[in-house]
Amino acid sequence: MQRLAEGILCGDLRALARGLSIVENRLPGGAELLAAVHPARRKALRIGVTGPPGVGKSTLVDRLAAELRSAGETVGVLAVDPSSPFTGGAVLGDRVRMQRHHRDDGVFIRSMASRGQLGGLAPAVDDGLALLEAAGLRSVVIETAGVGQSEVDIVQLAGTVAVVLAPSMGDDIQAAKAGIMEIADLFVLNKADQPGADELERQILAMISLIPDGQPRPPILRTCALSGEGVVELLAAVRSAPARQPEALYWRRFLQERLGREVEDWLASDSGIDLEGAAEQIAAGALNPYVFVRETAQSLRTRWLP
Ligand SMILES: Nc1nc2c(ncn2[C@@H]2O[C@H](COP(=O)(O)OP(=O)(O)O)[C@@H](O)[C@H]2O)c(=O)[nH]1
Ligand SMILES: [Mg+2]
Repeated sequence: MQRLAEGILCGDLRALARGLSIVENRLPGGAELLAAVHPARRKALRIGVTGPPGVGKSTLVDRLAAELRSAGETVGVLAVDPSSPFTGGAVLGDRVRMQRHHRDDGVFIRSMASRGQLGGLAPAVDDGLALLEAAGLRSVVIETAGVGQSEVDIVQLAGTVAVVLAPSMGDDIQAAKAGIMEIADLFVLNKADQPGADELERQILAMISLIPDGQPRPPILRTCALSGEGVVELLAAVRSAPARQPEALYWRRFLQERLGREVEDWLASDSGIDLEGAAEQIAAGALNPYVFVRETAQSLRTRWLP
């Protein structure tokens, strides 16, 4: 694990790929690896790209990566696709389309399945980002298919969130609306080459007009990811967007979530609390579940007090 950590810190992309497999699949040694590389981590320019399926996110991410590369930066791409019984997880098409950068050492591309939580970002994406930053990549683009929770989760990770929409989405904009207003630092009106772009811009402006006074109003950028038009301007807007979230707030959430997971594992394994036994007694009517929870929690608290 130490050797792998050293490889990652040297920017060895093969070591990085192995490290990602370890953290993504929660293989043994992952926590050790993350702890070893953390001190060397430098924060990258983090760009979140989200939006409904089919609006051109992957095409745009590919363009962004190329643009960042030609600006001399090293780029990591994490594409998170909701695992579904139909696709079997990560969508292969994304990998194929991004192969343009395949032989370039300054670009690292990885598809991750958001297995587990329905539609949510894989918890492993945090850890993946940590490895990419430890490897010294200066910018990281995170693509998530915009379904529910993943859109909200991306905010916790990305410095700047671009919400991508496209003309002729039909009712999709209605469905997308719910979650996206709070998270968009900027709107990308992609497929601007297609009819309906003006109408979509009106709809986005109508949404933006609902933002209360005093809160920042996200700009709208028109792009054509196919031709690359507007991508330079998009990148400039990303760079000048204000930082979204204080670092400490991220770590506060991180700690609560990770420690919560540890406590849960401990509860289910070696806490010494007989959950099965208690459950059977409750089912048999011999134990009051509410009393059991209250008393067990109380005894845990006193056990933990100094
Ligand atoms: N006309 C047009 N088509 C685009 C544009 N950007 C992407 N597409 C096409 O839209 C389809 C979906 O793109 P993709 O990047 O996979 O969308 P994603 O599901 O949001 O990642 C593909 O066939 C792209 O070639 C664009 O700017 N204009
Ligand atoms: Mg995609």
